[in-house]
Amino acid sequence: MKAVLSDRHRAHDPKVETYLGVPVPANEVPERAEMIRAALVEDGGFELTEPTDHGLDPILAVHDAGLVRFMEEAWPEVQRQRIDREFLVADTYPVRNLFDGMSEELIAARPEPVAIGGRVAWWGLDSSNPLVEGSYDAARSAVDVALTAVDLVLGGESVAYGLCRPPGHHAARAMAGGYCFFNNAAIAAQSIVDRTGEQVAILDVDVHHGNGTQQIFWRRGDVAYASLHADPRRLYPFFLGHADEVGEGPGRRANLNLPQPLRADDATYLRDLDRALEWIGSRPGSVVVVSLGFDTYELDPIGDLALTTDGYAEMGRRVGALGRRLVVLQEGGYHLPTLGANAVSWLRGADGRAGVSGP
Ligand code: SP5
Ligand code: ZN
Repeated sequence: MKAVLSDRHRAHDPKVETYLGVPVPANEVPERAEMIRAALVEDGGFELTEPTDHGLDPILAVHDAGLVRFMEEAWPEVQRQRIDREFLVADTYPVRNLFDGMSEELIAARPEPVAIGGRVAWWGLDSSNPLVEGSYDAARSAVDVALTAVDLVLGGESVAYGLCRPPGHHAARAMAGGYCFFNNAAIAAQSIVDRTGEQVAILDVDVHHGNGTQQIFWRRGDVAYASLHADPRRLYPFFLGHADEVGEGPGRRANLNLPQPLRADDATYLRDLDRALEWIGSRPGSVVVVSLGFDTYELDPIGDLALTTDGYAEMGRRVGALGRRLVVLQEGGYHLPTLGANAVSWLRGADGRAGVSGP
């Protein structure tokens, strides 16, 4: 299997994030991708390739130009405005109740702040998403990784893996958040639609609901989104991911949320995976984009489900058995010691080579 990755992810190297206002060690760290890379090399069954530059157009096909501008300008502005911090994070957010009673028209005309502390809130969901000097460059490289995996699959590969870092599925049209800046999977899906004219399905198996991907395609019937995730009443992103979110307008019934119970095990999870796969199989299209997270793992420090390494092989096997071409993109997963084994297990399962070692 071809696997796309770039060293440029290392530029995004936050040391801390804040959790309920207190600094804690960062979860989304460069070692994550390095652990997976080492396991792919060690396994021998993966051909590692570098991404090619795809420019800004595919990003602007999905994201607000203001978000992209903010990402470009954020760190230079931190320096220019003499904010003496190792990372940029917001404290005052434009939450919906701030605007209670005001007309939609006047709300929409509120200007973006000029202070960088206001801008990071304007374009951001949460305060546990540290932005550092290299975040923009790394986020651009993750998009290139995803789009290069798309190139491989449209060029004839039945499956390609993009080791994206930073991840993407919490990033919405006009919002970063949840360790995500640009939505790699949404950009990949949009590019497949644009290049093939086909419909596309996105299967999201990260432990968190992919609120960004859901938002981007909420009113779209040509890109379906199916997600299994911890019930948002318990876990980030808290406010979206409920089963009654089915899409609206042309996107009605093109969104499927399957919230999972606390500590859901392989058997429980795989039953709902089958529902998602059946739903995807009933829809047109020949390519599926997978948002792959290993934060569903039983030992993950921020997830609350209980999947196992063998469960990932079976999950990969069932996704592969769909018989569609797969663009598999890395999202979360924070238990460093097992990330590599879990990635190899899932990817070998999807490739029909579960339990087989060597090339
Ligand atoms: C891509 C992805 O997996 N993003 C996850 C974003 C989660 N953001 C909230 C993290 C809060 C971590 N708090 C740790 C507390 C452990 N009890
Ligand atoms: Zn996650």
